[in-house]
Amino acid sequence: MKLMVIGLGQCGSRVADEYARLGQRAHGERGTTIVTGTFAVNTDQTDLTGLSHIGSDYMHRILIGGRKTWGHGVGKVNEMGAELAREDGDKVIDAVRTSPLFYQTHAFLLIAGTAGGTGSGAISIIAQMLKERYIGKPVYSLCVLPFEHEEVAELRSVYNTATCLKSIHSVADGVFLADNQRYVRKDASLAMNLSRINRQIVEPFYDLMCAGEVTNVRHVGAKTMDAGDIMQSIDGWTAIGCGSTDIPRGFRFPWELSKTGFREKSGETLRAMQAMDAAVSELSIALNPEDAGRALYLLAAPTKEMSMDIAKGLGDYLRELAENAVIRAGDFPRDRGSVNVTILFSQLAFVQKIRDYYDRASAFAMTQKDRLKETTGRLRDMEDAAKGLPSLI
Ligand SMILES: Nc1nc2c(ncn2[C@@H]2O[C@H](COP(=O)(O)OP(=O)(O)OP(=O)(O)O)[C@@H](O)[C@H]2O)c(=O)[nH]1
Ligand SMILES: [Mg+2]
Repeated sequence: MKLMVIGLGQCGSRVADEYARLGQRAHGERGTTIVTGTFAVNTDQTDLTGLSHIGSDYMHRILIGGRKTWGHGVGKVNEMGAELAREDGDKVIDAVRTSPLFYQTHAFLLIAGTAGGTGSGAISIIAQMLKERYIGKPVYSLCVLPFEHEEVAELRSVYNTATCLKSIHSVADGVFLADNQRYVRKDASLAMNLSRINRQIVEPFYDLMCAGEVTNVRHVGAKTMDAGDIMQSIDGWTAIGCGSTDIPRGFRFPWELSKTGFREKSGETLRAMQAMDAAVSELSIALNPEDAGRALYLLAAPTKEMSMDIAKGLGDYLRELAENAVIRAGDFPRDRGSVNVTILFSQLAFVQKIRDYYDRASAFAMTQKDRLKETTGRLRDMEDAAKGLPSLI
């Protein structure tokens, strides 16, 4: 699948920068194009200069709201981020339209951190503009949720997150959720953590996007996962993850040679299962697979690690986990390397974390307006909780 990627605000731009790197990697390793363009949009001039892989001209690094903020950002007010995107969004549309690979693009991917002001406010406005202009090209979004310490320190982060999610869910064709807190490593510095987290956020997209785009016959699977399959599998709240298991070296010690063919085969099945387990535990947000209406898995491995048995084993396993989901599957043979499984759960009917944001943000909105009364009972479901929140679009 070929995506055109637009990062909004600091977080969004940095993650988009990682997609630019992923695109270069696909060219180098697999001789194919998976990213048709990457753009960074911000109200903050300094943040735009700090990127590494996105083109450094003004068509790729786009400053919005310059006349109002003088390039100094919006200070976490996402209503302001939305307003500036409304005024200057045409700059983004122009850049996208004149991009050389625009017509090869299967879908857009818009990225933002939900807790800030610029990205959180702008993402749904730009998504809507793209949807209106390019009917038929899906618009997906990737929303990065704040760290726990940010939520505790500032309720505004929670409020921005809730209003951003509510707005983008109503416009975008799919919303990937990535929870910063799930990627935290206690022993790393904050800056190290952020760039590592960004790499981890984009990594699960690599095999998935490459699988349908490679042309070398040795790498075309029995059941190829093409852009159409992926688009069929994405709808509403979505989580993604990947896991891998190493294949033991080719050299064998004498005592290992006695292994029977059967054992060997079960080892292969086990490796694929372990990779799938790892993918589930590495999902970008905590969820219950039973809440998924759609699911997808992709097995990428050397040909000898892929058989009908293994594919069936993985399919059965996923069916047990996500019993209510329509499941799509694909394989992606490669010459060597590990066994990798990518998993996607979509059309999630419930996500605890979002529900919590909506609840807390409604309470925050009420205190803001100085009319916090005794709340009578809990709101019925996620949508009810969201109803009280203003929309940015
Ligand atoms: N994963 C990840 N999260 C980030 C990164 N930079 C910022 N964040 C998170 O994004 C949220 C803040 O959003 P920013 O992107 O900094 O805000 P912005 O869109 O630039 O908006 P303003 O600066 O408020 O105008 C916080 O939850 C941060 O933890 C990054 O490089 N990677
Ligand atoms: Mg910023």
